[in-house]
Amino acid sequence: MERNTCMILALDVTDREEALKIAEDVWEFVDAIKVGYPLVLATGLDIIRELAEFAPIIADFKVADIPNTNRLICDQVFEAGADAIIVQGFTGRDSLDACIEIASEYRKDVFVVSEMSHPGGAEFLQPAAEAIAKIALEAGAFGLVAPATRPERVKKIRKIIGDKLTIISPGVGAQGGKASDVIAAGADWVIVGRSIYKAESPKEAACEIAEEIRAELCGE
Ligand code: NUP
Repeated sequence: MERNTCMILALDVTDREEALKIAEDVWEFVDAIKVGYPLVLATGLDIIRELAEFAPIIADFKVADIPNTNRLICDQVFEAGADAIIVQGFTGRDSLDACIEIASEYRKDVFVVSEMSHPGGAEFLQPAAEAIAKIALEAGAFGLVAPATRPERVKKIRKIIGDKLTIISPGVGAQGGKASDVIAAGADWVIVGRSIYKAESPKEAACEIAEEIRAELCGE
């Protein structure tokens, strides 16, 4: 995945036409589009190929099963045209290995959730986050998902993984995080959903956040 705008659109709308219209409006401001259960359950898996016309697709299915089931899920997702998949790390090394094995067969990427961005993410996942980051590193994941709502945690995770893994960070805008803060803390990409797709002008909203990130990276 190329790093240009350092922004990923979380496209959690449930209408096919709306999804395609937003993708068409904002593709130049994002490096990837993340699709998850809301859009795929509402419109079907084919939406992945349709959206892939605009940007690389990250499938956010937070895969969290036994190795064999993980393998079957990842196979379907990569066959459908996704460029990367988000999986949970708390299921353990063998489950994670199964995802990474299939991803490498397809030459695709795996992102591992280390800690979630909502308040409840601090309850059970946060105490395990550093151990999850370590197994993701050992297993050969492409990156981690770490919370934009807690930039100090992104900083800590970055220290553990160095520059060997990428970090994508959700929680900007609607959940209270600030794009420039989390980029400064060491995230490679921020993930933004509602602040863009619910804006009166998704294009202007995306442009504004992209500009905020650019200014941070240029030290302006
Ligand atoms: O920890 C996580 N937090 C989170 O918000 C892991 C995620 N994958 N997400 C996803 O990022 C969430 O499911 C949604 O698709 C997106 C954030 O959207 P928004 O809060 O910007 O609307």
